[in-house]
Amino acid sequence: MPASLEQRRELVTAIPGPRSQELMARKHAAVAQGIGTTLPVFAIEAGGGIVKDVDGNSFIDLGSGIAVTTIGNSAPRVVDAVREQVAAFTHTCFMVTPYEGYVAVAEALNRLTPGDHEKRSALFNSGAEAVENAIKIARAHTKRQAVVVFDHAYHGRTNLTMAMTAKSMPYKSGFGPFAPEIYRAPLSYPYRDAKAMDGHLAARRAIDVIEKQVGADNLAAVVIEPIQGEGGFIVPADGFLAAIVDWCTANGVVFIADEVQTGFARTGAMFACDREGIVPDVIVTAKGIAGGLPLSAVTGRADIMDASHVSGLGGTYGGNPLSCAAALATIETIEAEGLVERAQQVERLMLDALHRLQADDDRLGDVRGRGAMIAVELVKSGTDEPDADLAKAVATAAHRAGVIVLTCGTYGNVLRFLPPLAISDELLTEGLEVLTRAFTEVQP
Ligand code: PLZ
Repeated sequence: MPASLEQRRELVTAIPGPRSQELMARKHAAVAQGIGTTLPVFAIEAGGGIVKDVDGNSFIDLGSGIAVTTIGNSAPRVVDAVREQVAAFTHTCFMVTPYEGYVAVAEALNRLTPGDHEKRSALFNSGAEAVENAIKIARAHTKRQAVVVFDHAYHGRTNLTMAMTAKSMPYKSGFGPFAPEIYRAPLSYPYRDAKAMDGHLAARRAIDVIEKQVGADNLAAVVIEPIQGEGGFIVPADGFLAAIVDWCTANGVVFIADEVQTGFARTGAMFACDREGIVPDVIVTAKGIAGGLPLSAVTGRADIMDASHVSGLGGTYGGNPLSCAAALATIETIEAEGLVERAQQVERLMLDALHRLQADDDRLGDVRGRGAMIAVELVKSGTDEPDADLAKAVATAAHRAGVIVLTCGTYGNVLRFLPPLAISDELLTEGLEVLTRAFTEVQP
């Protein structure tokens, strides 16, 4: 991280400060309004557990740029590797004259992702682009067209992935028509399902919909986030994912795990599938893979991945050399610094603090998540009615007090915490204390 960056929350102006306000005025005049803003401050430096803004305010980072800088911003190994690569060559296009970095990333993905079967990987730029390619591959392999996704799913903002994403506002509204042959099945959502709905029953409910409304013979792939991200950090009931995997295997359907948000140590395992004990046919990764540089990947069983004809997959920038150098340095950092274990410590610390908060405040309807991917679902006191206004008010109060937190969820009522694993216990604890005070401040 930048050596000058003190690991301390400090506010030296009101939020946003004057310099950020100036830049925001320029943003409004120059940037399309469709590109929204969570915190109205402009970053100038970031590392460890801190994001510093242009007015000199230092925020505790409980967002990691939406689960990307898992190993920390400007992590030392990433900075060194990218510096070396940028001086050697910036781009040749892997499809024109290949380079070792891309192959090394594919080898690392094939080694690290769940299952010890023979695998192949292909690299792309964004999560959405990788999801799209996973579907191209599944369709080429099965010679079928239909794709099943789940309630509350988020898979991206391109045309195909908008069709796969569940939530209309802000992701889809007005942007149709959407790609055809996408079908939605019910998810396991323990907090909102009936008590009797265990993982097996929830899987049966989903499979019934799939069999009746799509039919296995038409179905290329089932795509699911093992823990839903934008949909509200929903951890399905035990046994749900395994039953869906088994059904896919029995029916020749490609099971695709979208681990764009959950991958790379985020959930206290290298991949969320590992903690579920499931082996996906294909796994999609992005975000945390390259320490902040744009990179995504599709990794899967060799026979599935090789179903596409030669030159059927690709793109100008996919697996560009800088991102590959960053990814190799990121993977080395995770392994050398024991960041999977660190994510488990972060889980204990956050769950402890949030359960304590929940014990005194019944507006915290559900505390859930794994590793450094933890959330609270907020409800109106004494009910299970979603309270999006409360989530917004608490998030805004936390922002004003110097803590970056994000919201999510179909109902907009989930506060989510995605700290970088480079954060200290002290900063993490302080961030949660600020949050606790924000709950006290925001009363009906
Ligand atoms: N799959 C599971 O979480 C991206 C979206 C931010 P891209 N989530 C953050 C926003 O509002 O645009 C995501 C995800 C899962 C796919 C994606 C898409 O990844 O890199 O944003 O395309």
